Amino acid sequence: MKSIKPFKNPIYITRPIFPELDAYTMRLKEVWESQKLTNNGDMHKLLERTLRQELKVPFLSLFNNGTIALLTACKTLGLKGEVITTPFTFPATPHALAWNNITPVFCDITSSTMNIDASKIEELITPRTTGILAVHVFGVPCDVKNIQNIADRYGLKVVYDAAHAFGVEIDGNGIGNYGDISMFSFHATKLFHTAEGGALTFSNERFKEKVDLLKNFGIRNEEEVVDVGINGKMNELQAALGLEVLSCIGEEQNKRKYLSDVYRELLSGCDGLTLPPENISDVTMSNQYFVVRIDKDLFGCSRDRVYEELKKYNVFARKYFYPLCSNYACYRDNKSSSVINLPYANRISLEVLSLPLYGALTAGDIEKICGIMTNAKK
Ligand code: T4K
Repeated sequence: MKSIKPFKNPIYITRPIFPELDAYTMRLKEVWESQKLTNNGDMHKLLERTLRQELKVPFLSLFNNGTIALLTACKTLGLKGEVITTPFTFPATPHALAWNNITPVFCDITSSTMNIDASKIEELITPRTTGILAVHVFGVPCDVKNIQNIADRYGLKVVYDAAHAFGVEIDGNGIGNYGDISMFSFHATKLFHTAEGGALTFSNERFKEKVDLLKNFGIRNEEEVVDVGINGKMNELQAALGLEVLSCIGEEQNKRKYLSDVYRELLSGCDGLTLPPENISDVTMSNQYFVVRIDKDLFGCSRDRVYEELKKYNVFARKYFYPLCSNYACYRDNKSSSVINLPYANRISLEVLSLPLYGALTAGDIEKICGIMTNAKK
């Protein structure tokens, strides 16, 4: 066995983009001069305009985080009763439904994309179903055509959780144009971030009005509060950071693409390892994550063993998404949560491992991480 020394400093799953501090300070100087810290200031307006172009969407509304944005999307569309969703996601997805008193109905995922399996949605529709909340997991687009087709036939609304899908396009069309509303997360761990933050995108102008109202407590003007709103506003410090982070994204994506290729070269052909899809026809990927699946029997040891082994070497990979949402205490008694209904999701959540991927890593780091992984089975 090749002897490998632990990394001196911890290697995390990701590192946020930190733009030049001087450039950010210049932006802050403008904020200070404006005397406006939040409530639709100039930075907010500029970031909204810029992101609309970047994401190729006609309408966009910024938020203080992706979860509040998702809550607001459900409320905007009047979702109630039951909404069909995926269990293979971050807790924010089903929680956004539950916080709106909606029952999440879990649908299995496909093995190839790890996204909701459109062919299994229809059998879950009941008279109480009002919508579908699908997630473009790790930036791989859902089967948007078939999902829309089902929604149209049954009169359902479609919300996409596009938290991982910044910059993803299908046939040159921004991913935020699909469904009724899409949610992007701008959390620090995302490729594009505003420390905490998020956005909703939509093609229907009416939604822009309603969303902006709901994210500001439902206040129409000083004399009128017309709906049960929430505080979902992004502030000027976040928006200023976002404007600077945007200028770093291209370079970061190129580096991540290069490092992903290094992973691919070193891990391809390794029995029992499934690598993320490389080229999906007509899809522009964001190169944000590198997530593998480890088949215990074929690879020679379990995902958990690889995860623990990496930790010994100061490498902190993550089991996104384990545990499965349908197995959380708050959802496991739902009828749709039974393991029999969700065979792929249950299996994949035991196999999946998100590997470190960020621009500051080197090809040598990746080589070492792959070496630790392959040594783990010996
Ligand atoms: N829907 C989906 C599908 C999502 O994945 C998410 C969030 C949401 C909805 C909700 O959107 P937000 O409301 O968050 O906008 C992280 C993120 O906190 C979370 O935003 C993200 N998904 C999820 C996939 O990952 P944790 O609990 O794993 O993060 P944490 O703090 O353990 O960070 C991971 C590693 O990143 C750390 O070990 C070190 C590094 N890191 C992290 C932060 C925050 C840094 O180096 N610097 C930092 O500032 O959830």
